[in-house]
Amino acid sequence: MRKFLLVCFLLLLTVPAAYAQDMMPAHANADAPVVVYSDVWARATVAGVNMAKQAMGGVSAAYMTITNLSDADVTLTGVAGLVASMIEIHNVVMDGDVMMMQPLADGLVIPAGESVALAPGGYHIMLMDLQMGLVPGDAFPLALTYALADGSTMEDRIAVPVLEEAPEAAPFAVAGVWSRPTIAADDDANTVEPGGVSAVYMHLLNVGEADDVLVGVETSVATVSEIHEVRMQNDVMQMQPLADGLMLPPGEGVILAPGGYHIMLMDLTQPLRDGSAFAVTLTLESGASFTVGVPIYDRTMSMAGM
Ligand SMILES: [Cu+2]
Repeated sequence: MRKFLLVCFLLLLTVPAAYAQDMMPAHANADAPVVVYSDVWARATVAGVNMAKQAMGGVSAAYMTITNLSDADVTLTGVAGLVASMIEIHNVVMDGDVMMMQPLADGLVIPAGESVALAPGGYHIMLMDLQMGLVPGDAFPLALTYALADGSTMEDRIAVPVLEEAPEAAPFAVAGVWSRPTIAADDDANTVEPGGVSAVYMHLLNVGEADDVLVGVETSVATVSEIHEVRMQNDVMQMQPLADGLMLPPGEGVILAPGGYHIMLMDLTQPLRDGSAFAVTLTLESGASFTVGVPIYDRTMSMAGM
């Protein structure tokens, strides 16, 4: 327990500011997300991990709903990742009676304050020449590049959970999801020291109309995953599980960040390799549940470098 607390203490680097009551305008808080994501997924191409290698060269697509919280249009101009050797933003158009896919030459505009759905039969992120079969339960990272109204560009790192079919739409959106790596990108270790820990951070938004409470988290990368909070107790920072879960009021965002709320991963079952990704499934008190892809990288370092 003592060792565990110590490791957790080392994870506490910064204390997040209280989250803005209202998500708009996005510029009210420098760290507030410009775009948020919901119902993110990609279609599996194989049934199990032992078939993944043979499924190289296949095609799939990634889908999601992107919501622009800012007061200016943004344009998704490019998507990159190691999952496929060619990744394009496509639309489906009818040519007479024939459905055709077409790359979007000018990118995909997400109008100010609006959502755009990428879904089967419409906009999608086409993954061609897959470098590995897509196994249900896995997730892979993508880097999305946006052109902002002021002429600057923004890169957003997300991860896409691999599912067998489209998820039920969930009234929750996320942004800035990340988990701290436990090994470097070029470290080929595939076992983990007993008792290894890490944590998952994100902006989590209830975009529905009703109160809900995050009560459970499940992931294949850790034996135990808990929702924690950090508290000062007699000048000592301590973390503890949230006994009643994490309140998610409608229309508001909650920050999970180092020094505050976080999803604690304990007894890791595999190393968390920098640059890769995994999936977590969040369960709500209402009975709703949804799966979020978690890119593994040190976001505090990449923010500092910006
Ligand atoms: Cu913790």
